[in-house]
Amino acid sequence: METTTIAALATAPGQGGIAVVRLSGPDAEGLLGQVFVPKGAAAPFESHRMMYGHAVFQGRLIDECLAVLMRAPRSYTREDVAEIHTHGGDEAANGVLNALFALGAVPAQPGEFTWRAFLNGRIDLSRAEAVMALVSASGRRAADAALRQLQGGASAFVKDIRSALVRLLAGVEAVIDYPEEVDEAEAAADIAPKAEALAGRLSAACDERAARLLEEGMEVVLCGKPNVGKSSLLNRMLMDERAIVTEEPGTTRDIVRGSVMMGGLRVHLSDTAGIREGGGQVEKLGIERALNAVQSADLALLVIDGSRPIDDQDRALMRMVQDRQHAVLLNKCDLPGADGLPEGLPVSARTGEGLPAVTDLIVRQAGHPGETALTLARHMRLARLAADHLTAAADAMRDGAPLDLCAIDLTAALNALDEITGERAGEDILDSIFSTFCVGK
Ligand SMILES: Nc1nc2c(ncn2[C@@H]2O[C@H](COP(=O)(O)OP(=O)(O)OP(=O)(O)O)[C@@H](O)[C@H]2O)c(=O)[nH]1
Ligand SMILES: [Mg+2]
Repeated sequence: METTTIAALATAPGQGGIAVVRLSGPDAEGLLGQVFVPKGAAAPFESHRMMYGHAVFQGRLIDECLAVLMRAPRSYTREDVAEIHTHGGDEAANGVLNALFALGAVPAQPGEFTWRAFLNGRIDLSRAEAVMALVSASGRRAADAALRQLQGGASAFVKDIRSALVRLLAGVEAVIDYPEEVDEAEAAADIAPKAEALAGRLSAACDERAARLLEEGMEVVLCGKPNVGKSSLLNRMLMDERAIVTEEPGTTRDIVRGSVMMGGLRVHLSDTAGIREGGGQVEKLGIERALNAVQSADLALLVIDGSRPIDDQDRALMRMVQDRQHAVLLNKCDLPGADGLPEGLPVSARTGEGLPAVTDLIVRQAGHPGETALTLARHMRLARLAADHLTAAADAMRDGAPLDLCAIDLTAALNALDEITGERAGEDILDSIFSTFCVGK
């Protein structure tokens, strides 16, 4: 248990309805009693009850406020925690904080409240990281994933695999310790497929694409021939006249980008130069950028002018996007349709028709990370490492390698799993994780 009592502003600085000052440590209650005078209540404070009163220091009124004490262990850190809710803006909260510091509270380091929760065993490391992911989530989907991790999705999954692995290791060690009682080849034949199955479950839980989409958002590129309405679609989807639209083919030269939330997912839309043969130097460079953007996108939306018959240029573009994640949009569906169009979603940048279906399609393409899927990069790296060791152990057993060599790989897999939950994370790892937190969390 820590001996200091830390204090920090728990809400974002600046204007707001309220600001929350948080305290944690053995002296939280004593410090609260020195700066907070409740109305109609007296010390000792009742735990987990919101009180109304005034913040005062050295006889000076700081603010009218609410305060709550949460006695250990029923608190975020499992220590005594107090929160003082002042009016928003920096003045009142800073007045309370400075009073607390003057009375002996220590300014909290970034992430120190969560760090204490981790040290006191209230949450494991993967959940502490989920707190961070939740606080910095860039959209509802990212927040949902973080919340699932916070509720133990990832850590329950890892613990489950871990206990299966411990059983395997115990089996291996039994053979090593009592070679006369258990046949080594028989034991290996039993253990190898189990190790492989665990490796499979770990690899399957690493949905790197879903994780990246949650963290960075999805890159969607509008591509197609000149004049098919790419820029008009971009503007419509962003609800903003971002790109220049003219009836002249070859209007867009550079990439025009904008971001929009779709179904809780952040989507980065890029409008590109119309792709065609010929054109001047600027247009050629623009087309090169367009082709590169299509290559690196999560989803290419190939726009075709549905009011005109398709030509070789359209067909060439359809071949180009064929082996990538893509969808075909038949734009200008407000006009009479041409014959012989390929399959695609009819849309109109002019009227907005069909665009909700495009949004649905984009959100569907992003997919949903499963309940147990790991979504943080550090967890996936370690899960893959564990899977690699498990596969190596299984291969070695099949090749008839001595079991104590296999045990080394199984133990390495176990260590990697323990690093996810923090049971075996080195100080440098813990430092680097908690230092990315914000103060007050
Ligand atoms: N009727 C109709 N016209 C459209 C629609 N979308 C775009 N247009 C028109 O088509 C022409 C070209 O539109 P843009 O959005 O500039 O097309 P683009 O694909 O970006 O063209 P480039 O930048 O030259 O490659 C403009 O005159 C638009 O008004 C639509 O849905 N219906
Ligand atoms: Mg354009």
